[in-house]
Amino acid sequence: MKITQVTTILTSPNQNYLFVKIITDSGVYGVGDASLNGREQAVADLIDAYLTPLLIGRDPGQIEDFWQLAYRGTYWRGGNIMMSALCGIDMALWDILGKTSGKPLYALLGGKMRNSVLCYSHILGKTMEDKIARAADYVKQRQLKVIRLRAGIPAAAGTFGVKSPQNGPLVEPWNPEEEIYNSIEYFIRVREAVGRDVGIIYDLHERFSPDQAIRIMRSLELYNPFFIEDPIAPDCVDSLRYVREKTSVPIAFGELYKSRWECLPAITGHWVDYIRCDVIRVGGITEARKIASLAETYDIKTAWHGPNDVSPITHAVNWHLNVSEYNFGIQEDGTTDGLIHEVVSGGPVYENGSLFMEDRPGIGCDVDEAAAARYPFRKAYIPICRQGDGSLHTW
Ligand code: GCO
Ligand code: MG
Repeated sequence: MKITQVTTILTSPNQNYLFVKIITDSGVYGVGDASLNGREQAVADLIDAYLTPLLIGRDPGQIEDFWQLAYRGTYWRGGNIMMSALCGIDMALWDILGKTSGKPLYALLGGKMRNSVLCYSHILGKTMEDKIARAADYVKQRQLKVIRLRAGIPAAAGTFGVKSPQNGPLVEPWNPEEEIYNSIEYFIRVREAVGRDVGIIYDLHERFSPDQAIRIMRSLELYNPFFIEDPIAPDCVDSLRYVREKTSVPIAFGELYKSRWECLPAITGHWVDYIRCDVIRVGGITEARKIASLAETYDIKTAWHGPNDVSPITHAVNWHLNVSEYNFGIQEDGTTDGLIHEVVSGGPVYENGSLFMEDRPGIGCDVDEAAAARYPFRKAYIPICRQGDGSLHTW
């Protein structure tokens, strides 16, 4: 079997996505997700200009060889654009392998270890009061076992949902020192609203300095966070160790990591309790299973990144990883009933705090190219934060 065609599909059903379709001479094709919020076009260009010529005529079954070729064969190694491109292709190749062998992806990864996947949902709302007021009802209505809060209110406005093209990022005010108390109060009030038995994840979204994050985390120790996510930015590796040593709350980290080598110090040093890479950012299934296996070796669980700006293809891949790995921890539930379901079929479904998927060969999703064309891509940016004095802060 040989690869005959590689198509990149940029589309915006209220959110920008980049899908990859790899077609073979046998008629079997595979689909993958290469979406990189805010830089989708750059990833598509890389695939079209540089990676497609390397794929045409190849055996789609040589997945590891292509991964190494794309990763090491550039000599320069991959950043976000490279790894997202590689992921779209890697997923499509695994999808082809599943379809040609008649097996779901999880079966190729070693088979099912569990039937359902514990997941957590975001508490959304415009203000802190909205979110606190909504939390208890939302938990009841969706039968949630675990919820997720995010620091910065109404953070995420502008990330999810692209309504019109942009020529620059939205600017959100953010003054971390002033937000420390609010952030602590928010968590405590939600804990009071939902009671002791609901797990609460708190995504600090790299918004605080190490010392600020430590103040928040120590104040929340008594309130039993399920984990604190991304308390600090990932750039200084040593800062994570510093934070870890000063608080007992569980830490989840990794959505900005680009490879297993970036995860390594956090895993081997036990600076994290959950590794939560984004499968797209690390170059796909091939790399994610290696990261999961490294984490297993050090008694660390997985919590793959899976928010609402990730497509059902990636949610499906997360699900296959979750059911087939020993050290599964929890899964972020990004299942939505948005327009994306006109473009992508399949993917996990939510029921009573867990995710389920039907058995289908491969990843179990398909992309409808005609539907994708109905929602043309609109260039958009991830927002940025500026502090009171005008200086830039990590969003
Ligand atoms: C999360 C993430 C997302 C990111 C988003 C960026 O944990 O869910 O932090 O909300 O902000 O994926 O595009
Ligand atoms: Mg996050």
